[in-house]
Amino acid sequence: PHTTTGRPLEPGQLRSAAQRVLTGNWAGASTVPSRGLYPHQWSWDSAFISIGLRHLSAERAQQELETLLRAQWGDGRVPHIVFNPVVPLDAYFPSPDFWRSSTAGAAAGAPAGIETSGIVQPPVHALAAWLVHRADPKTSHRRGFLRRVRPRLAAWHRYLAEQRDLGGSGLISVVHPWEPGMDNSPCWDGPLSRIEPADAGTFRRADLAHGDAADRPTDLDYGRYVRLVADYRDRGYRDLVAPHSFAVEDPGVNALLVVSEHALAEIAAETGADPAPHRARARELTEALVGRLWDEDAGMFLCRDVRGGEPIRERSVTGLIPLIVPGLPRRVVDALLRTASGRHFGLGTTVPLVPSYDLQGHAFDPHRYWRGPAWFNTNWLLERGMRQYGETARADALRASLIDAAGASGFAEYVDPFTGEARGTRDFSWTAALALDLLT
Ligand code: 9YW
Repeated sequence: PHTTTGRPLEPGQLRSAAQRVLTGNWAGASTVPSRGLYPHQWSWDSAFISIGLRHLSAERAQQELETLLRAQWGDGRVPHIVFNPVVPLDAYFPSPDFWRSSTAGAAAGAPAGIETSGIVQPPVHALAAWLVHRADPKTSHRRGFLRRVRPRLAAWHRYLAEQRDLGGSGLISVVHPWEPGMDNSPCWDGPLSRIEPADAGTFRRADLAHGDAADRPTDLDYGRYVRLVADYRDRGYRDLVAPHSFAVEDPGVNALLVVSEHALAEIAAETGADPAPHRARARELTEALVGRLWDEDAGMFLCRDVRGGEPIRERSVTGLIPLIVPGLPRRVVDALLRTASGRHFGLGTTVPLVPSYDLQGHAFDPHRYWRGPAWFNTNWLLERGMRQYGETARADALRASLIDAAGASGFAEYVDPFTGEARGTRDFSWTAALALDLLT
């Protein structure tokens, strides 16, 4: 049964409701994002989930990340989905028989005994590992947690640096709209329009059985997602053998890599390894991010279409996420804060949470997934960014709104940014985990 009340919950009630969601979605060694819609393990979901789980059980939080990292490929990539073999094939599309990782990905080092997807999601994992460690250093030391995950996290970041700098700018590119975790963001409309969609008769969507079609990407979107995966798979999931037809430098993804490099430096120092290369890499990436994706006129970061060679002139929440990067020039921080509360994102004026996309944008839709609704992970990141830059009052207000909306919506996947009405699925794991983190 869902816990939607439509009203904010008291802290004690919220804590136990969040705990119930996380316990209900625990699958034995990791957590599913949602029982019905996403019945496997997702990469960046697990990172956010572990950040909440650390307040319930340090051991479980560590296990969440370790289970994901066990599915890492030989080339260092951390796949965006790790499939649970006991879940029926038709429960989620694209299913393992579509990705065929263990065979098609063999040359790239896909593991033999586990089925995974072949694309990636934002690298939030080192940040999560560091936060999980810090919640209970004793258990972490006893279990050798950081020592085990450090080399894997380093290999993950190395994969991104060596195989994904497709624009030659030092920044990493995403090669599929699922990679930045914001599937149908209007940012991808331009680059995707060049992709010939797969014939709708060749695949069957499973998501529509669990969600309202009006809240989800369209069939045309899915046709293109499928085509891009099939092309990548058919060349063995190798990045540098032929140009990717979709390649975008995304500010949120790169910002998360910066933060994770800083976290990896801390992890290295804690385990007796050299933190300096990670600090240097974080600095280089920060410079590239500001140098290449900052847009003075928009007052925010923009995605860059690597194939078209142009900035993508759409305002997405991804362009605010760099607020979590430490050491930004103050004028950039101030502009980001102004943009967040200005007419395009309306934070604290027209809306209580930052929407996923420009309130004034031509493609804005308050219900459709990443084209307008407010999401909890992006708002959690912004809250953290505000706090880091000393914007305590703003951060406190955002924290209160997040906690209220999470409880009132029954831990919805996303909410209507104006009304807070629940959209998508309920009892969604990262919503519960991040609300719990903010409460603690
Ligand atoms: C998909 C699991 C994932 C999230 C993504 C979100 C959605 C669809 O669900 O992706 O089929 O992978 O866009 O951010 O990780 O919750």
